[in-house]
Amino acid sequence: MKTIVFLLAASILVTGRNHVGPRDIEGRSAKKCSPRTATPSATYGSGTTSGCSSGSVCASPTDISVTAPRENIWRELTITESDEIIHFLYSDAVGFNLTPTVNASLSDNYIHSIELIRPTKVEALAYMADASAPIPTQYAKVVVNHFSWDDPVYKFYKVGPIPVSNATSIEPLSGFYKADPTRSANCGSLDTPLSNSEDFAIAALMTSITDITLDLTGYVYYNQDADNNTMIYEAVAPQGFDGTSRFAWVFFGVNSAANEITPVGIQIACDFTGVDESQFSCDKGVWYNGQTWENVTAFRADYEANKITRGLKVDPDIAWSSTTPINGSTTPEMDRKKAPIFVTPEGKRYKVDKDQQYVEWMDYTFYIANDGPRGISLFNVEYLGERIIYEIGLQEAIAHYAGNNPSQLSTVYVDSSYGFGRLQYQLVEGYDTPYGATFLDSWTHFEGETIIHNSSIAIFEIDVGRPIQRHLDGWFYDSNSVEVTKDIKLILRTISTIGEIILWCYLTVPKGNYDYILDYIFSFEGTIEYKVSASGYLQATYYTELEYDYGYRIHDALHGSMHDHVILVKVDFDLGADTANSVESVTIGPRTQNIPSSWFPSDMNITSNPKTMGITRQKIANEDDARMSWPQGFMLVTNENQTNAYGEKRAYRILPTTYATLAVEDSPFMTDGANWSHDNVAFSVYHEDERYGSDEFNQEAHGKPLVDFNTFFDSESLNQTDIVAWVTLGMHHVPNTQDVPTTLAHTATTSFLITPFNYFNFEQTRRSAQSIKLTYDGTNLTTAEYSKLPTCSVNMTAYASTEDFTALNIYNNVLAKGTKRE
Ligand SMILES: *[C@@H]1O[C@H](CO)[C@@H](O)[C@H](O)[C@H]1NC(C)=O
Ligand SMILES: *[C@@H]1O[C@H](CO)[C@@H](O)[C@H](O)[C@H]1NC(C)=O
Ligand SMILES: *[C@@H]1O[C@H](CO)[C@@H](O)[C@H](O)[C@H]1NC(C)=O
Ligand SMILES: *[C@@H]1O[C@H](CO)[C@@H](O)[C@H](O)[C@H]1NC(C)=O
Ligand SMILES: *[C@@H]1O[C@H](CO)[C@@H](O)[C@H](O)[C@H]1NC(C)=O
Ligand SMILES: *[C@@H]1O[C@H](CO)[C@@H](O)[C@H](O)[C@H]1NC(C)=O
Ligand SMILES: *[C@@H]1O[C@H](CO)[C@@H](O)[C@H](O)[C@H]1NC(C)=O
Ligand SMILES: *[C@@H]1O[C@H](CO)[C@@H](O)[C@H](O)[C@H]1NC(C)=O
Ligand SMILES: *[C@@H]1O[C@H](CO)[C@@H](O)[C@H](O)[C@H]1NC(C)=O
Ligand SMILES: *[C@@H]1O[C@H](CO)[C@@H](O)[C@H](O)[C@H]1NC(C)=O
Ligand SMILES: *[C@@H]1O[C@H](CO)[C@@H](O)[C@H](O)[C@H]1NC(C)=O
Ligand SMILES: *[C@@H]1O[C@H](CO)[C@@H](O)[C@H](O)[C@H]1NC(C)=O
Ligand SMILES: [Cu+2]
Repeated sequence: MKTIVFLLAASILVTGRNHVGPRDIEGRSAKKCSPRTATPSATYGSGTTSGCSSGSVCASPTDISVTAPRENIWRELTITESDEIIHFLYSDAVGFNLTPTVNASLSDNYIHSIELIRPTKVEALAYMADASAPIPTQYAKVVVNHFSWDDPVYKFYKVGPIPVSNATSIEPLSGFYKADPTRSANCGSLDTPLSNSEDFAIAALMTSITDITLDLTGYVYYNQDADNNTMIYEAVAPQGFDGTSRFAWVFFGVNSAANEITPVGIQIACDFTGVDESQFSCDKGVWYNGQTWENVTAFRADYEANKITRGLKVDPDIAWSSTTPINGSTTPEMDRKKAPIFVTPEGKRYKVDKDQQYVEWMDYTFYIANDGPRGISLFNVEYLGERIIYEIGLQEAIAHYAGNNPSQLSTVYVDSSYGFGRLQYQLVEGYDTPYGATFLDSWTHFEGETIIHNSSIAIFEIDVGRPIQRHLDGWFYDSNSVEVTKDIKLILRTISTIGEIILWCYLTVPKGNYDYILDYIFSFEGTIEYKVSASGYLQATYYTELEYDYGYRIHDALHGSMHDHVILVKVDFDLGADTANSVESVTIGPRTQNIPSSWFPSDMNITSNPKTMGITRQKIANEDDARMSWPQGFMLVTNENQTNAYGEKRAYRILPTTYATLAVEDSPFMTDGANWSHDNVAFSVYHEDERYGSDEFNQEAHGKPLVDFNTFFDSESLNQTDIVAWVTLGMHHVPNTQDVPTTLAHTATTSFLITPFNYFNFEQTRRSAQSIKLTYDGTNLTTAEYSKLPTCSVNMTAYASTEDFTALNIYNNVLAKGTKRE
């Protein structure tokens, strides 16, 4: 391997650049104007010099470890713990008669998921507050498909204490949801047995019409094991509604990784009700090129009578849909050079406990926790030694589509059902993250297996490359000065490729189309941004003129179906390390102000009550008033019992950047399943049975959601109590050719910030060393700075660990094999 060493040029420390010519500003300087230049040899002022000496090699980006002050009590159960739980569930004492999920048929009993029941907040805070306290007793939430039962259901259990011992017992889960969570089999999302059973029915129908599909579209489908399918399908969701049935439209695209953007124009309707696949039927409707048939018999009759209007055929040359970059004559010459990269001349500036998944950066500390449906949440986020947030994390992301064809019209994905945590894969250093990032593993327990997500969490610092703060002051001619502080962020990133999860040969195969980039972004001064960006393949549709109202034609036979991404994020504030917080809206609006008439000369015609504007502070009394649109102004979470030096309440502002709410009103495909999707923000009182704002089981039960967000709002007072903010992010995604082949993350993005508001007596970047002050007195340029540009050489090899990859590890390893144990 080549070692590329280059020197950060010391000569740019002080540039010989001419200062702007002097201005003769009367009254500000009596000095005569004469051209001046900075003295290149100017000495540096009070700054400390860098630890590197000229010629030495800069520090490597080596991870710096630290020991978390307390155990991470929110971290997912370990592999051993889940193994023992599986063993326990298979025992005769429990008597569930389970089949390993990978080998189960739909009418067997099998394990859906195992996850830690995170400790109650009371237990957690007690543990964090007392260094001698034992960790709270651990319990697991276990979801089992009892599909061999006469009334096949998913049941939810609490198993514990964990680790499993002879004291461990199993009981129905209570206190976690507001109601009995037991779900009909028709309310489950796709898993391996259901996926196999659905294929059985889809294959049966499609094999019976290969002659027609080949003639009309040029493509055929046999079954999932056939090696001669020229098209493959996507069965859209929701499929279940209230537990009584399961029904879905299925559309077909060219058999490739890009099947979702190469639909060939045929869709079929299927009934997947129950757990007996022999009762499944896909003879429930056919759609082709804008025409609809009630069943295959009618479709074939019209085909044979030559009554079908033929549509465009998708060219089997789908090279355009490939994500492989084009490296040819169109690559700009300069782009063939390596792009700029970040280096850490004095080593990393944050510490990580990789075992406990705990991070320290500047004045922040926090714990990381992963869960299957929702991915990463952060717990006990402290700033300057004081808890500001107990929990922050994604709760849900829905994608509601639209179109004048059955599959797009009826698609509403509830992406936690696929699982942000289950589908986060290894990140590509240098591309998904800067080189030299820190990587952590995560893991989930799904379908009776443990899935290891190697290097799926990245932590790194970036220089945004623009100031977070600056000021140039030319007021006194003798002391022109400029002061600038760098905007340095710490980012914690995961990327989830959402779609059906397939367990195959002890790997999970990423079959999803959409890649969600999920970032927690920390600023030095106490601001935290949560940002979601989307990339990957669209779920697009077959082009017909009927789609005109629902987007644009984006390829020969392709229409980019509009859809709304609406995303729910939970922020459990504990401002001032106190659970007692309040909520206030501050609205900006017109005012008139009575003033003495003597203030302005009468010929200016200013009345004694001129129009101006003002702020209105409105405390939000209770939950009934707490489901809100963003005011013209802003929302604050306050701690009324803590004031700053000036008597103002310490608060954090919730500051949206880009956002959207669901544009569909009264969607019949998502009635109550995402009741938050029309609010910008909502505030409720913390309750253990309202810990999650959505649930993966909402996907197939929008008429009877497992978590009904609406029930969180029942008039409770928000006066100095434990406030949870539910922030809705979103984007209206109207695809265009910029989405071909894949969506661009920088425009398909949405975020909000929480930022200190009168929380401190002054702004905290003033304590950062990453600033410079240059003062020029007409002769000498002096500078007060703390981080001089280092003179060491950068050893690029130390950043290039990507090149050490011996294999691409995009398949998450499935470790614990669910087998019958004694
Ligand atoms: C699944 O079935 C296959 C074939 O019968 C068998 O070899 C394998 O051991 C089974 N897997 C488990 C986890 O039981
Ligand atoms: C549980 O196991 C421990 C040690 O294995 C044993 O000492 C204890 O008696 C057992 N308790 C019960 C209730 O079986
Ligand atoms: C394709 O594969 C299926 C299933 O393996 C088989 O029944 C069918 O005859 C094959 N068709 C062709 C055209 O090879
Ligand atoms: C199929 O559809 C045709 C025409 O819509 C209808 O007359 C016929 O009854 C249907 N057949 C079945 C078996 O549903
Ligand atoms: C792209 O093409 C140029 C010119 O042929 C070649 O020098 C370069 O190595 C190529 N880059 C990649 C990443 O393949
Ligand atoms: C994945 O992570 C596990 C657990 O940390 C580790 O044992 C394994 O070696 C890792 N695999 C790869 C390919 O990095
Ligand atoms: C003030 O009002 C008088 C009378 O209407 C008008 O003539 C004059 O132009 C006004 N002056 C200004 C500054 O608007
Ligand atoms: C307000 O703060 C004081 C001092 O920290 C504390 O003693 C008191 O209990 C707090 N009151 C409430 C209502 O939280
Ligand atoms: C939420 O639920 C309430 C009560 O059922 C209903 O009135 C309201 O329209 C729902 N809102 C949304 C966005 O579904
Ligand atoms: C809010 O709670 C505080 C105690 O924390 C109490 O003094 C105050 O009267 C309450 N305000 C209202 C409007 O209920
Ligand atoms: C500028 O620097 C020179 C050389 O260090 C020094 O002699 C002179 O006094 C400085 N001038 C001022 C105004 O500080
Ligand atoms: C550069 O880094 C590589 C990898 O860490 C190391 O093997 C090599 O010795 C380093 N070179 C120098 C000059 O420090
Ligand atoms: Cu989109």
